[in-house]
Amino acid sequence: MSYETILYETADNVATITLNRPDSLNAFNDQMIGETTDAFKQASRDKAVRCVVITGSGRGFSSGQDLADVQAREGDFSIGDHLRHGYHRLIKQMVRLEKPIVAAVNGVAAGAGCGVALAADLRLASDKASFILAFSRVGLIPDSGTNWLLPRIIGYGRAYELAITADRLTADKALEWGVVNRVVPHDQLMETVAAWTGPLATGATLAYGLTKRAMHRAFDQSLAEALDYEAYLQETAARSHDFSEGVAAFVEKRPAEFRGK
Ligand code: T3D
Repeated sequence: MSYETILYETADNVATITLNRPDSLNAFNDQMIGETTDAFKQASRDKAVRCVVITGSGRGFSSGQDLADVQAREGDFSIGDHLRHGYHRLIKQMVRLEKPIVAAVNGVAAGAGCGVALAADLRLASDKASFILAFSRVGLIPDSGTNWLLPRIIGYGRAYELAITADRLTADKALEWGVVNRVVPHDQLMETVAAWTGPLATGATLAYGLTKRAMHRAFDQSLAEALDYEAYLQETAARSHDFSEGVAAFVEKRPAEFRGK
């Protein structure tokens, strides 16, 4: 599929998705929601891809739902159906993708753009990045998975405060609160991302994916269920090439050559 609202590139086992509507700070229209979802699907199916980066072109990461499109809606428009058929597919595709997703947050991430950044597994931020739960500014509640993801990352009190104030969370505060993993000077963002994705894309991809599945599933499990599920997934990890190779490399005192399977 060729894309018009995003860029999709693969190199060195890393797929990079760039949201590419810079004039609106990469606001999501329906086409961009569909294309981004498709790009994550493509990254999931491509065995050569072992890590995915999502970023924005221009000065924003994403300003969320395109409000010009919202204003142009006519008739009996169902926002619930719009979410179900659009953002929900995108967020589920990201959370179910069993490869690490790194959000390179280059600027503001607002509304659904914030939800998409939160659905990544790791967030590396430019010092110009910020997060705004802009939903309440237009009389909406957080969506795109934000109600599920954000309280898990920063706790209910902080998440609720950000939701009802729609205050801008700066990059430094986001680091302090654990929303982002690192903050770097803006001009060093993509080289920092490459320094992270290089090892991720040559690492134990299967184990990284199963870890993501185990941690997400554990949110809804009792301790006993989580222990059982860990043991089940560990059987799969232990049957991998990477497990044999990792153990052999340790014993032979040499670097492991993982294949991601
Ligand atoms: O189905 C559904 O609809 C439900 C889903 C809802 C999910 C949501 O995401 S709801 C929340 C939607 N997003 C917002 O409310 C954020 C709106 N944008 C802003 O508040 C500000 O733009 C920012 C705080 C993000 C950045 O401010 P600033 O001062 O850096 O930039 P700016 O000047 O406001 O924006 C630059 C341009 O982008 C500007 O266009 P112009 O004047 O240069 O032609 C602005 O209109 C445009 N833009 C920014 N955000 C959006 C947008 N255009 C359309 N939609 C946007 N969301």
